Amino acid sequence: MTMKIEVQELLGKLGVPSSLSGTGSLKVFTPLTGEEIGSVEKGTLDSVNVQIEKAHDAFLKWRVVPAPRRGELVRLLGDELRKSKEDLGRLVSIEVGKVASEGLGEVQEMIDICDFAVGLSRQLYGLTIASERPGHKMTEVWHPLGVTGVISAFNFPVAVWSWNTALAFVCGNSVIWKPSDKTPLSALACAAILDRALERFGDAPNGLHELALVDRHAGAALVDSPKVPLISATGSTAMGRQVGPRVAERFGRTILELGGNNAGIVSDQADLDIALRAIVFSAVGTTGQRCTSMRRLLVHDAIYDEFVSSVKKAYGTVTVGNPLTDNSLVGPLIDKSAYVQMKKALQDSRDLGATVTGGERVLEDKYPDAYYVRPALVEMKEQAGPMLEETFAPILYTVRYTSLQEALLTHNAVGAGLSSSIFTLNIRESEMFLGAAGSDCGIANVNIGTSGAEIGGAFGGEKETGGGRESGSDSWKAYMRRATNTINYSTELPLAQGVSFELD
Ligand code: UN1
Repeated sequence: MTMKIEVQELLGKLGVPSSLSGTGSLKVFTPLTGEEIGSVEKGTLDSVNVQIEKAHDAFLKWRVVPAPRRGELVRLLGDELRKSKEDLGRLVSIEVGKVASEGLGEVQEMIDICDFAVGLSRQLYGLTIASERPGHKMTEVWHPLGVTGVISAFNFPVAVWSWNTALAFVCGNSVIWKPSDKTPLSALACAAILDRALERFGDAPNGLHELALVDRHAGAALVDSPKVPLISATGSTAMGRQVGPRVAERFGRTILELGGNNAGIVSDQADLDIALRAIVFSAVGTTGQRCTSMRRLLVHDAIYDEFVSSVKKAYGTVTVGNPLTDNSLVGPLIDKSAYVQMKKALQDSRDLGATVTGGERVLEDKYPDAYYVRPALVEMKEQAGPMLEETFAPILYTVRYTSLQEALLTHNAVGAGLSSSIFTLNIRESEMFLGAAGSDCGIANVNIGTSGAEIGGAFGGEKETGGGRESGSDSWKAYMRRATNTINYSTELPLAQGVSFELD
């Protein structure tokens, strides 16, 4: 069976009509073999503008539906996702080249956020604040914000949508989603799954969720529209530099989830067995194409040689290949351009005197149109050149350190600030790393890798990562607007700050 037939069958099972996924000008390829697996019709600037109007009308109705009732829609979405987990996970694996358990894990992450959001729908808590005036009450309440524009990347083609959509829905917002143009099929599948939840729900307004399969040019309509008060965008720092200021210019809000250049510090007081396993998963899992992938390793001088040689050995045993047929741990890069960028970063490192192990293209004969690579371990003389940037590929740069102070300086001396780890059994070291003068990232871990965060915590990072927070904790507040209410239930009109303003 060709991949195209399998994908079309999967899409049929997921509820996507073949008229949507088998005809159209945007061709979709699987990175597993490079074969075409479908094609979709692209929207236009005009169609996005119509979608914005529809989503705005839906918002006006949805915002007054009680939040726990809105939560019911998200409960049904979670239920439908449970039923579709196998098929959607496999589709994700085929469309972006993930190993089976990571494709399924991504769908599990969607189910988890739905469960979280259902509970949240009864916990959109405000505050009661002590008023300085007698007979007055002050409160702070949270209201729905408006249409939420979701721009997502290829590497988590469905989970990031669900983080945003589940929260946006319970918060009373409607959603317009512009997925990566590399992953329109899994986007269509999500829309079909959501349609089933909407049908069971019964009376949600039309236009509550709009899928915009458009290119950047048409997608800019979302970025510029005052009817889209919040843009949640996941992708490169370069993309964020364009989107952020444009949205700010119209005083819109953003949740930016941009590049990561995540490091692990391996102390001479670490459990090296745990460190090794965690580091290899974070660095080579998902072929280094998570924003949380580990890209830098700072190793204490006393154990550097021993530890780096054990990482090298582990890298040698990692199986690379088509995860659906070759039972491999590492699948392909998303496309040729990712491969070209990886090659360039490795060459730039060699030019700086680094020693590179791995990194070569493999399986070219079997899959001439797919880009499989061995994960690369790059021993740098110092942190410089490509080590300062995010390259979306399985490259792990290593450097030595002698004191934790020095390691922290190196750790924080890059533009991105998403995720970080320290491996140590020493409580002083771990608390230093987690403290105010420690890691400057939005995520800081001890004795686990940089990737694979749970949905219950706020997810996001600082500096060039963009500052946005998604998913758990109180990230929901970004999807709502806050109002401070002061109520006078007395028979007087005292003014705040003791101001007197007496009419004759
Ligand atoms: C991403 O790569 O954009 O923490 C998201 C992780 C996943 C999410 C990654 N839960 O690795």
